[in-house]
Amino acid sequence: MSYFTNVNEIAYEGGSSKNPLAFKYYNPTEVVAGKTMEEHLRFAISYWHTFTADGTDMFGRGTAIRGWDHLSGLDLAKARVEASFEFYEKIGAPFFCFHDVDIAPQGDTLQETNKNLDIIVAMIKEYMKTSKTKLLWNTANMFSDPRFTHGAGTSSNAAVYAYAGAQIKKGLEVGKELGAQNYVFWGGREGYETLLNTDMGLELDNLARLYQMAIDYAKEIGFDAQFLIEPKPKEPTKHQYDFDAATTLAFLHKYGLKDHFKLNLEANHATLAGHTFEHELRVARINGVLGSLDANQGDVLLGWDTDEFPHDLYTSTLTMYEVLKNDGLGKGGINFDAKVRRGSFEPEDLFYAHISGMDAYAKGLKVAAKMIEDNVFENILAERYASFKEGIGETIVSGKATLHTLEEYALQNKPFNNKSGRLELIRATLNQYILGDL
Ligand code: XUL
Ligand code: CO
Repeated sequence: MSYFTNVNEIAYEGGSSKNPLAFKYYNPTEVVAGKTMEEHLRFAISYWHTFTADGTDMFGRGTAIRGWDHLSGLDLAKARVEASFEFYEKIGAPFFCFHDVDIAPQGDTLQETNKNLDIIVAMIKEYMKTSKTKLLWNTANMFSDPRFTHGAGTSSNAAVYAYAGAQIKKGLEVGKELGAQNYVFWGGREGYETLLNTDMGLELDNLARLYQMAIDYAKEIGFDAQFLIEPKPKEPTKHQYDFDAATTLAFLHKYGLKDHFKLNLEANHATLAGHTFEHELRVARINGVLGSLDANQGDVLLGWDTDEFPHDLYTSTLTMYEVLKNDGLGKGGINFDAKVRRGSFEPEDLFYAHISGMDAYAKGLKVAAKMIEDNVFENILAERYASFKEGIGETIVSGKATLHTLEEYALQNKPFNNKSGRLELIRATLNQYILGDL
């Protein structure tokens, strides 16, 4: 049975193609900076947005027309698995990602939920035997069910905390069974609405304990995935503990967890935190924890997590610059944590959306690689920080300077020689690279 009968395998046709069902820039086998595009970009399809979501929003029911609409329960879950592998094959996705509740229906008890999961995981495993598509990461949804109203790993209720632990345990087993490369923690409800009823110290200690238990259990069962934490400042909670990359790093340092985690950074979460995506990547990169990306895009006129497919070439270029400077994402990849707009309800829209996101990142990769080849930013930085290569600057960088040394230098009253930052010129140069003129 086919769920996407109007679509064949998406081929690369180049920038002049007018075929909407073709890649214009993403050419998986094309070599850029020593690796194929497929190896650099490691694209992943989000199961929840692409196969589970139906366009429901706060103000209205679902709009999506899908070939599995008429089904329910395990039959629906099975149809989605079938449809998902057809989609991966046609779009040429090397990876996919899911939450436990995306793939299988929840039962009345944990036993029943786990039984449903086992049935679907076995089916996915069967499909993976003949598919080229691998599991980038899985995760446990510990935010949708009403039991998590006060949090999961930071819940005020120990029974809920225990349930979350059981869910993570199963998630790690599922990840191992399907050969997941990473395991993600996104703490949707790990935060607070008000400090008036919140023991922040206990909640954070408990969260760290849960992470440590996950590390221990993964070791026990021989699951060697990379653990990832996905920061987000707010939504659904007013304040989320894993606010941004820097806050999450401080948490990992405090609890001695840094060696076990990297970060899964999401573009729209960065903007919610008041940062650019490249800021979050830079913070992670210089601290050695750049793990994986949830590539999407917000809307500047809306203040919430709209999870749009990415099409902004400035962001994709500067993102790929950070990724290339990081020497790649290791076990991580670029997951489209993005959904088609509610008005884009036809099955073909899923293809147009992914093509546009994959092309935006492929173009970003090519522009960033060319800029690195030409040492554009490297030359800017070398010139801007040249004063740290000699004289007093060299003394500072070598760690030999004291306040005495600095005062001694300052008392010589030499000219400061500040130079222009040339921001406008740099932006114009970036435009030239994006437009392909350089
Ligand atoms: C929510 C979000 C999640 C995580 C996985 O904003 O990004 O979908 O990526 O739980
Ligand atoms: Co995400």
